[in-house]
Formats: sequence, structure tokens, C-alpha cells
Amino acid sequence: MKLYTFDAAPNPRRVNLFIAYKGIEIPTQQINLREGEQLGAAFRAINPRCIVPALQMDDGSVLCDGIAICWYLESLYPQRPLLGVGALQQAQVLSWDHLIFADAFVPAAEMLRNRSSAFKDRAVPGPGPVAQIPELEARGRQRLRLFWQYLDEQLKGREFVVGNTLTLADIDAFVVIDFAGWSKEQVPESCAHVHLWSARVKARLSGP
Ligand SMILES: N[C@@H](CCC(=O)N[C@@H](CS)C(=O)NCC(=O)O)C(=O)O
Repeated sequence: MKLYTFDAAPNPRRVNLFIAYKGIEIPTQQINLREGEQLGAAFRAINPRCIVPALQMDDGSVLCDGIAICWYLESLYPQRPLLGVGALQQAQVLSWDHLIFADAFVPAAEMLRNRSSAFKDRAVPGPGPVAQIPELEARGRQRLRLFWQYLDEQLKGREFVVGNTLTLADIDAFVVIDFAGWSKEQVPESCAHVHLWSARVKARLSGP
């Protein structure tokens, strides 16, 4: 098994934090997104979607999408579960992961990729081409502001996003806060629950 990653990028970071928390060792190979290595023939032969993270099995099959990779690894390595325990909690983690991806990662990516000339004709990850739509920067910011409020509501009276135990939903929401910061979009001070929770998640991820 080998994980193709680019550690500085947000989607690989979700998976890397998941792996580190579980204490799993998986060989990795960096694909330099800044230099466009994901679009080159060598990586395209492994993952025609030209995105990371991508997990390649020993039989050559490849899984991409962070959630699928984490789902697969959780089945192989059930220690320190991060995808919920029991049917209801598992479904809640999946539901939050879907929400965080659609309503926070996508807007954060849209803000970045529709503004910077570095992403000309590459407004969407993958082989493209996809033209930029500058208006999506403002819309992304608007959507993230709704998301911060929603997350803050969820965290009222809770230690973590789902129940009182760390899950992938916490990792994902934690990572998207930094990602939004790349476009100078910060969680407002008024979202006090998010700030307290974020410090808690940071401590859990850096602890034993
Ligand atoms: N749906 C994928 C998204 C993966 C993704 O967008 N990865 C970005 C890095 S954060 C990428 O590979 N970008 C390649 C590019 O910009 O061409 C997931 O959940 O992992």
C-alpha cells in the first residue's frame, strides 16, 4: 500500500492527521502540486483524476477521496476509531463529513482557485480545463460564514462535532479553518464555541 500525498494541501492533510492519530505507518510519496506533478504522465497513470490523496493497494487498485481512504483504513485498523462507534454515530460522522466537504472545503477551494492567476483554467482540482469565475470568491466567503455559524451552533454543549469523542468530522472541520485562512477568511470571534473546540482538537491531535 502507498499513499500519494502533498502534505501542504488540505485534503491530504485530513488523511495524514487521521493516519497519525491512529498510529498507522503507510509508505508515502509526495506529488508536488505546486509544480503540477499531479498532471504529469507518471501520476496520471496511477490516478487519472490527477488529485491527492490517493491510496494505491498492492494489487494496483487506487482509492481517492479522503473519506473513502479513511473508511478503508478504519476497517483495516479499527484501533482509536475515528468514524463513529455504532450505527447512529457512524451515520452522523458521515453526514457531517459530507456537509463539511460540500459547505466548507468546496467554498474555501472556490475562493482560492477563482481568484489567483496560478489557477487560471484550473478552477477545479483535476485535469480540467475549467475556467475561473471571479464571483465565486465572494460567494465562497459568504458560504463559509454560514458554515461557521452552523458549526458554532452544533458545538454548543458538545466537546466534539459528533458526540463527545474526536472523529474525522473534527479533523475535517479543523483542517478547513486553516484552509479558509489561505484566503484570509477567519472564524469570527463571535463563534466562541468553535474557538474553544479548535483548541481542544489541536491538543487531542498533538497528544499521545
Ligand atoms: N474529493 C477529493 C478532493 C481532493 C482534492 O481536491 N485534492 C487537491 C489537493 S487539496 C488536489 O489534488 N488538487 C490538484 C490540483 O489542484 O490540480 C477528496 O476528498 O480527497
